[in-house]
Amino acid sequence: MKGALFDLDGVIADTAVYHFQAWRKLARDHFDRELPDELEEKTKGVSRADSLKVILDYLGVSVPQKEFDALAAEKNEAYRGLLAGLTSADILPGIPELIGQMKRHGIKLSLASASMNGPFILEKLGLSYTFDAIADPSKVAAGKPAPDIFLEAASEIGEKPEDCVGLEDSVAGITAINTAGAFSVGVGSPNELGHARLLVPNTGALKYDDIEKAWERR
Ligand code: B16
Ligand code: MG
Repeated sequence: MKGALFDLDGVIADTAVYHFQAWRKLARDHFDRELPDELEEKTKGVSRADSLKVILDYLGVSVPQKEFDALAAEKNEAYRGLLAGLTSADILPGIPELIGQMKRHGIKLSLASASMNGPFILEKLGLSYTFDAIADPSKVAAGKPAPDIFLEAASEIGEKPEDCVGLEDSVAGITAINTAGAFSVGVGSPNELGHARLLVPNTGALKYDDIEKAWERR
């Protein structure tokens, strides 16, 4: 195990809830509609534009490109507003310990988030200098579930995906890790993340030794 490819929202920090709050506000303000909980999973790990397509599809609305871009920008404004108070206290349980142990074992850390706000969030969490690389989602051709962002994250730390673990909380993200050829570790429920090679219910249950054992048995 030479590299760890980390998803951000839902794995390092609980920002996934803020994403959906911002989408809900957009749907209310512009279309006077409520979004159901099921849409949250469908937008997890999915790029901003693809998430907006999912939401407009659900609402049965189609808008010209200019309005589409304006809606995406407005959601991002609202999301950034919700992130304003983010600090290292918002790092999810178990993550500081896991990151510390990985670093002690010489494992390189790379961020594989679909979020354009990744560097901003890592800075707010005080983790910018902890990561060896951040894959730039604007540089990859296809978003999760395509493997591109995980391939890019592995390449940024000079490792082969087969020598890396990938950590994810989304259906699309686990598929992306598996297709990239890395070892997938899921955080969530078997109803959604049954395709993860190792699955834990929450980040508090992410233990270095368990990951290492599962890795050796892979
Ligand atoms: P942004 P991850 C993903 O982050 C989120 O899960 C997803 O809900 C969001 O739409 C996407 O980032 C894009 O984020 O609008 O900040 O560029 O889970 O891949 O870390
Ligand atoms: Mg995520």
